[in-house]
Amino acid sequence: MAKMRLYYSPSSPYARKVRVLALETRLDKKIEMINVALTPVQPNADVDKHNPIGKIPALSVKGMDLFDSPVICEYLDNQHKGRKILPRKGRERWVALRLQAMGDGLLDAALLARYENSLRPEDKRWGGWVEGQMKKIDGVLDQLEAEAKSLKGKPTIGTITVGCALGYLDLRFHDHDWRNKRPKLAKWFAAFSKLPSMKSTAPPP
Ligand SMILES: N[C@@H](CCC(=O)N[C@@H](CS)C(=O)NCC(=O)O)C(=O)O
Repeated sequence: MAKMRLYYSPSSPYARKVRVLALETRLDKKIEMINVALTPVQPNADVDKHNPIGKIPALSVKGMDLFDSPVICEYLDNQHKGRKILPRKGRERWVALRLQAMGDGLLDAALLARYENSLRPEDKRWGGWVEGQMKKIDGVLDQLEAEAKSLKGKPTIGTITVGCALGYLDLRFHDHDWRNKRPKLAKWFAAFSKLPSMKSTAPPP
């Protein structure tokens, strides 16, 4: 297989999903990692060539560009013969995809809040917007606490996404004490963070 090229940044939680999956499936050696910096107001010309949405992760493979993270993860999971990270059928599959949707949804809200808090000029910031996004984040966290049982077992695309989303909260929203009142989720995350694939992709402080 020709070497694949992954456009990523060490702090991107969506790119981290792909990096964790690549390590779990031992595809990492087949991927050349291209570290890029970008924001919605400072796009990256190289990324734009590979993703018309101008976001990372983007995976360049066999003359084709793939995005976004759910699509890249599904592609990579089809490129190995080991245990599937996206369960192929049955209830297991929907549990994993639903968890992925919750993790991605939490991240979408977190990035919108982060961009509002850090990128928008200070005099134009909108507190109500950030509050609305934080409410979505808390809604997902409460739901995950209520169904913490569904996080058990070997890593799937669902638990990997939730793990990367919680890692992002710790990186960018450390004042938001999400562990308070969510002991089951906190316990699960502490254990999940010890996986070598999670440890070696942890964002720089
Ligand atoms: N739905 C996308 C979201 C990707 C995304 O928002 N990535 C961020 C970095 S963490 C980005 O590229 N931001 C730049 C921008 O929004 O222009 C995915 O799952 O890959």
